[in-house]
Amino acid sequence: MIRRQMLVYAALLPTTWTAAAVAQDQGTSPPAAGSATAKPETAPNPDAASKADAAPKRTPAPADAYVYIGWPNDGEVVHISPTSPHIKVWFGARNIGVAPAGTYKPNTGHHHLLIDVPLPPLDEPIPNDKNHLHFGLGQTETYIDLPPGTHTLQLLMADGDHIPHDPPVMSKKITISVRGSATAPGAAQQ
Ligand SMILES: [Cu+2]
Repeated sequence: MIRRQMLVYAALLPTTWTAAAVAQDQGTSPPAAGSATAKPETAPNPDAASKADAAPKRTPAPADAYVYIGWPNDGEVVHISPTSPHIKVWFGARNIGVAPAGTYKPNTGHHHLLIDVPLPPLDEPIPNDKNHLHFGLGQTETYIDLPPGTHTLQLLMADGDHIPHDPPVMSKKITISVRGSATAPGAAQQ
């Protein structure tokens, strides 16, 4: 209850406010039973900062945050052709904001699309390669190219440093079937 109010409060702060300070304040708040010291206006103190440094760096996520792949659907048969070789994928997020990489505002993150891979380690930055696509500008849709066959897609959100939240905010892993060909039979040039 208190935490939720503080998250809302933090979300209303100007972006020039250091989100890290807010997070540290939350992370080190004692489970104060009616404590008179739990004042929202309290400035971060050096003791709190040093304790936070020693703690894991995972950014907290609200328990009701989730992401989902809006398209394609799980089990979808997706057709590609020389005139339509790309596969559109769009991402949905609820109860968590989408913000560019490098943003440290509480309750935000950016999308990552995992293609044909299991979840990466959740306590370090998500790899950046053709199987782990980062949408660090805050994009919520993309077009991907996949060869014909069966493929899996999964969304995983991460914080400003590309590290998944705690608990991780991720979609169900879906399976799609790509059919057709992006290149015309016998196409020699262009
Ligand atoms: Cu990223």
